[in-house]
Amino acid sequence: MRLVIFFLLSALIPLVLCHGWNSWTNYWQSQGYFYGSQYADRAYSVSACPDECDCPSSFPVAMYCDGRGLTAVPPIPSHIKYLYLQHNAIKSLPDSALSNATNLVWLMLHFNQLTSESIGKKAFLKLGGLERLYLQYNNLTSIPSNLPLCLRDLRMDNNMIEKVSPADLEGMDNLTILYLHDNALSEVGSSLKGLNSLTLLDLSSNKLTKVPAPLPAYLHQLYLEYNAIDSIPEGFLSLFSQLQYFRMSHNLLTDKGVPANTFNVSGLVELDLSFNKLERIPSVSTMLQYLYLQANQIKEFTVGSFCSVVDVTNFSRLLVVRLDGNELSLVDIPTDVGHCLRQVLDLEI
Ligand SMILES: *[C@@H]1O[C@H](CO)[C@@H](O)[C@H](O)[C@H]1NC(C)=O
Ligand SMILES: *[C@@H]1O[C@H](CO)[C@@H](O)[C@H](O)[C@H]1NC(C)=O
Ligand SMILES: *[C@@H]1O[C@H](CO)[C@@H](O)[C@H](O)[C@H]1NC(C)=O
Ligand SMILES: *[C@@H]1O[C@H](CO)[C@@H](O)[C@H](O)[C@H]1NC(C)=O
Ligand SMILES: CC(=O)N[C@H]1CO[C@H](CO)[C@@H](O)[C@@H]1O
Repeated sequence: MRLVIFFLLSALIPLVLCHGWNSWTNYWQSQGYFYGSQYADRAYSVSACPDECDCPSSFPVAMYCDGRGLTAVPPIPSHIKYLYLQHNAIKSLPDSALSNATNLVWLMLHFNQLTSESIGKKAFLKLGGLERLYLQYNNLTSIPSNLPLCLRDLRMDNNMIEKVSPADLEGMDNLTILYLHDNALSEVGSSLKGLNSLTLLDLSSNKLTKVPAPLPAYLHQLYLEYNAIDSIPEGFLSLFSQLQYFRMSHNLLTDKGVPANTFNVSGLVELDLSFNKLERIPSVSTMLQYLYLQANQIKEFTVGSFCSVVDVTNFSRLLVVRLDGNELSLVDIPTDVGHCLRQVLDLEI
């Protein structure tokens, strides 16, 4: 039986590489290998589960080794697709550690003690079908070499990464989520530009002093809060035709650093500019729904920032406007503000 299963697995391997999210799971389910079928045990017996881990017979392609005080990666049977190694004390990932694990789709390594030096240059080289890699809360100072190009979701936040080089993420055509927040980046150069599938980029809580550019064109969410950015280049947000959420709270933005109409872009749903040094309410699109401007130095309530024309047919779609923690009081609000801010549910001054 071992031979038969091995044959089945090796015949399938080419299908696994860079395939759709769940093609492998679907295959096993359609073949009756899951959930109590007599075949589940046979697939599971391809190789033994290490003592320190759990490999549920109901889900034989997953191996759970999380939260067990491990200091090294246990041997991984080659049929495993979902590997949970988070919340351990793993200190190194030598080239050989994952060399058998060629079918991995998810690799969870967050909350360990990996350093950049302790990860082998070829540690990830055999993982040709890996789609999710979680490395957050480790001790990385740079991005590991030779990451699989199939990645869709790469999380490396809460490390001490100082630099992203162009080669680190090059060719990751399917990467949609990239978490790099809570690191020590002072710039990213042009290293992210080619990530054409990227929709969510989180660079908050770093050491950026300028808006990073160039960035991928199809971002939906761009998070830059908790940096030290004092200005935004003219036309910056117009570069992203799909951008819906832009967060830049806790930076050093001033009126001078923000050209007129910077934020007046039509697709935006949420704009967070709280905890900056703005003195005026910037012009925003009438389509914006959530605007956070608390804890700035705004002295004047300018209806024209929301509606350039105020009449019965032209109005703002804003639902939430926060202006508390500024130099405004209720008397500063014009009495006819309701013509423009017709849909507001929450206006905080
Ligand atoms: C990889 O598989 C080979 C053959 O099954 C085995 O001898 C070796 O110990 C495995 N290595 C690891 C790191 O799991
Ligand atoms: C990782 O960082 C933590 C917190 O900064 C530290 O306590 C630990 O010793 C570091 N581990 C390694 C292996 O460098
Ligand atoms: C991206 O995904 C497509 C479709 O799933 C696949 O054909 C392609 O090989 C993947 N690209 C990379 C670089 O993995
Ligand atoms: C926003 O831009 C549009 C044109 O794209 C313009 O008609 C409108 O007046 C601007 N809004 C504000 C508040 O300046
Ligand atoms: C600035 C703006 O949106 N103006 C519009 C106000 O409403 C009239 C009538 O619907 C439009 O013609 C204007 O373009």
